[in-house]
Amino acid sequence: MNTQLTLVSHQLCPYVQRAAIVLAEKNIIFKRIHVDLSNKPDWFLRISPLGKTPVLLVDGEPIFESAVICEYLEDTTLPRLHPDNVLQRARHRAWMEFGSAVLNTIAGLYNAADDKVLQDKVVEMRKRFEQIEAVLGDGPYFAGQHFSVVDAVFGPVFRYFDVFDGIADFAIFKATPRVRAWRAALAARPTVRDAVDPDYPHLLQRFLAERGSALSALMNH
Ligand SMILES: N[C@@H](CCC(=O)N[C@@H](CS)C(=O)NCC(=O)O)C(=O)O
Repeated sequence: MNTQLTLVSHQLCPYVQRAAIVLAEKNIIFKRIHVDLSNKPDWFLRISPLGKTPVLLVDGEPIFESAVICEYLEDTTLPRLHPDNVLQRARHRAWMEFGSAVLNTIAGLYNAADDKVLQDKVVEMRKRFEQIEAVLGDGPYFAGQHFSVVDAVFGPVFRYFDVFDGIADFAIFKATPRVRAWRAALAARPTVRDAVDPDYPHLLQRFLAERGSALSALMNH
């Protein structure tokens, strides 16, 4: 790829991470810049119609929406991460979407106003991973030996739990051994590991502690 790529990022954004992982899996050289989402600069609002990260600038042309960015990279650069089979590729796209729903549940969990809502979100979270457990094979990745875009989506999902585990034992993965093994395989993958800065756990802890939520209370008591 003979184009200049810039990933407009935020340090905690899981959607940015999925794009960063796909870029790294394809050995693409790219520049990464962070924006302050609590004080969005005008240049950012001009390139991001929804005011969200990530945006990928391709020779200055913005592409927004992480799934679309991943598909663009799939269309333009080898190695292919999606399966060749059209039906399997469609299934992978569906599980990418499921990954976004899991991220919404995670946000619900860390924003829960009281213990009851927090517990509801924990139960919902366990159910989501049980659904994934039912479709996982022998691993180590979502579709076996081949690292796919679905893996790039779930690496950032699991990363939240590395910090949640230090707050309380929510037993999210107790009944899902295949998911546990998948989580470990993704944590060990260099492209997944390196998709965030080294101070990510500290930044996430601070973000969570400042939510004013039931989870913040657990951290601050
Ligand atoms: N559907 C979007 C979601 C991106 C998203 O929610 N980004 C968050 C940060 S992780 C954001 O920019 N939020 C700022 C805002 O909504 O004002 C995608 O997949 O790219």
